[in-house]
Amino acid sequence: MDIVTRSDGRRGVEVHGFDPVAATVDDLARLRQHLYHDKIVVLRAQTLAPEQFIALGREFGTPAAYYEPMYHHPEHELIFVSSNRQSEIGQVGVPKTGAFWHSDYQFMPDPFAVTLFYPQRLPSESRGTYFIDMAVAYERLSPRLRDAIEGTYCRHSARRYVKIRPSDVYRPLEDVIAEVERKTPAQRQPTVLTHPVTGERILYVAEAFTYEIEDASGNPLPKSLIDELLSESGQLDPTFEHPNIFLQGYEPGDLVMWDNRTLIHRALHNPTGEPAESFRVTVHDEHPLSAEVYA
Ligand code: 7UC
Ligand code: FE
Repeated sequence: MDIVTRSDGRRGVEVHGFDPVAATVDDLARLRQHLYHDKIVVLRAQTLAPEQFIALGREFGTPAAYYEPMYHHPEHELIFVSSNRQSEIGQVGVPKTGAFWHSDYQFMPDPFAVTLFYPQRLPSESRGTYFIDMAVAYERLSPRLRDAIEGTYCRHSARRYVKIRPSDVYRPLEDVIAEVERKTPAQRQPTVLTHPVTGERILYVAEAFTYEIEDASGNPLPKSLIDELLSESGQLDPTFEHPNIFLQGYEPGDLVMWDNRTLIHRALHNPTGEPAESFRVTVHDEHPLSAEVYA
């Protein structure tokens, strides 16, 4: 197994010759280390069966099935399927997921530590994932804005991006919305996390889910503060040229893993509707989202 630090402005490390059957305890410990410290680990030339993909996820934490079953792989509920493919059994997974700045499960009480993403079928072009490192974004905030958010909290909700399910057809919209609020009540988290492994401070704000900011005593602060954070961190740039944004492209066989506390991401889908499918496994590690006290 060869771990190469990427150059020419690309983030993370690239791993050549990773074989899950031959990997040693030490190899896996090194990958975990890189995941937290370099944020992105790309395993090249993988040919994993679904069971092997899930087993790989277990090396980084405890996999959890997505709360909405319509995303599940028909035989493996721990695999989340993003696909525009109609198979003999109908639609599998959900098309065009995640095309907005977010962190996976940011709207849940216990967001995922690590996401493993494994494209199964790639369109000929324009398929990738945009990323922003929110520890870097925090460091680059203007001092005024950094001061303004010290000790504050944000609220996150999935409501804007919950997808209508086939079983919702003919239901009153109001009932569907009430169900979303009941199943995924908004969550409050510190605006700035402290990474439990690296100790880095992370701006925990994403365009898709963050809708409110309040001071330490729970008094609401102006919404314009969220807009400023989104803007300075690069999330409102329609050209994706903001210096905080980087694009991870995919070659067939790539399996990409990332630190879901530090990085936010946004899917880039090919607009032509060419067949595309990807599998994802998400895991919880043994740490809280944010270290309460970092010594
Ligand atoms: O359909 C989607 O884009 C799924 C999204 C709302 N949630 C992904 C996640 O894990 O938070
Ligand atoms: Fe996502």
